[in-house]
Amino acid sequence: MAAQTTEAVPPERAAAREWFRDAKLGMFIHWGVYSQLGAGEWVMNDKNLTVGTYEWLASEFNPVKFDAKEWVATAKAAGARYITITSRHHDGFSMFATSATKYNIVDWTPFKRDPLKELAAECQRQGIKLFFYYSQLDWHHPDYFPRGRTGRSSARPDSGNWNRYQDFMRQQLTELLTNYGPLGGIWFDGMWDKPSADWQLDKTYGLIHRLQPAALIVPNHHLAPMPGEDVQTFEQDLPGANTAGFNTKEIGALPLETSLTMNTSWGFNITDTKFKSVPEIVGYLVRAAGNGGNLLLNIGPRPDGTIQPEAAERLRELGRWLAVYGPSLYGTRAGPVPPHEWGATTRRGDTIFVHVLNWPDAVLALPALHGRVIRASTFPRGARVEFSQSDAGTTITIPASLAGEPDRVVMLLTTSAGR
Ligand code: H79
Repeated sequence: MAAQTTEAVPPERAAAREWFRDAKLGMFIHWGVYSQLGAGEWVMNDKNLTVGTYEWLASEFNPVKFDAKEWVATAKAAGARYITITSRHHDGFSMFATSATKYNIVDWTPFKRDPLKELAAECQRQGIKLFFYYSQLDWHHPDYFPRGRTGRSSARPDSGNWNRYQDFMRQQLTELLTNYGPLGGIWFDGMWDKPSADWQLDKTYGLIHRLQPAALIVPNHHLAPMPGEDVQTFEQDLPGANTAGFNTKEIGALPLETSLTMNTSWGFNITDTKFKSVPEIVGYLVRAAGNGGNLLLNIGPRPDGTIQPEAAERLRELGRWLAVYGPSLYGTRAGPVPPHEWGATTRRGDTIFVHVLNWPDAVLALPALHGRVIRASTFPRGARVEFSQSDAGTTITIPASLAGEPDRVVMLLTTSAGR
């Protein structure tokens, strides 16, 4: 879309976008009242729970083992540069102190604490950015009316004031952007529930930009970017792919992100044991980076506030891997060769990192590069790599010493690495 490529962006936000492009890995957290049922964050909709039943469930929420310090340390040790957490999901329950509704963790539950406040302070302390996920779709609020495609069995009155609902959201966004220090940004979700409604984006985005000029707007609306937005995010898909069935294939010029579940659920799901392996996760991270995008890797903590050992263990191992291979990803941009089945390329200046993920042969042929290859070596160990370059392309011989690595990285020093 022409609008977003020509849009003038103030310097704070332009800098924040570049920071985002450098970051490469974020940790997504889906956590709320729904976690108690261990059946994912859609349980209210999926099991046709009414507002009354769900309100009782909310009144029981008491995550006594929640430890902000540990969550942030977990994210940092994994190599994540930011955390994105559900401040309010589709169930409409606010996981933060708000005066816009009593239906929030401080006023409604025995827990009484504001976990987002604790998390924000800890992120500040440990030097990691914080984004708030905020659902525009609401299965609880009476003013979310007319209803959309989902949340139709919650037994709400068949009336409501859409403008009042929009004002309610802006009141909450004002709180989120005022009471938690500088944010990375707001991650919106749920607009797809009512595609033709008036979401008053200009007004809402304008408010965000006024309150925090450096905050990024990351909309998960599955559409091409619109004015005021900063990141194009893809749910369960690499940028431009649409295996999920609801993503757009249209890629704009904005920074990119892929949100991904570590098993197959966002919110805690007690029967979901289909955790991705660490090499699989590395593959997603590398392919996202090869597309010029970040990976936003999700965990769904338990209702008591603890992180499942399966998830914690994978995050630790990912962090160990990144401690070695991170320099071939952090701060890079999409490389000159677009991602293929065999792997992906990233680039920093005139250095190209060839990430070989899935290639059975010793020799790999790359298409013609922009500049001349001066030297090829393994990364990070720097062992010499045989290569030959012609007008047709560059072939590299992948050293046998890299066998068994989830990502075999060859570094090419070139005279000019542009795409
Ligand atoms: O928060 C997580 C999920 O709860 C939420 N986004 C992630 C990050 C989410 N779940 N599903 N979706 C977003 C996409 C929804 C797709 C569908 Fe539909 C809902 C398919 C069928 C119902 C949208 C609405 C497409 C058709 C109707």
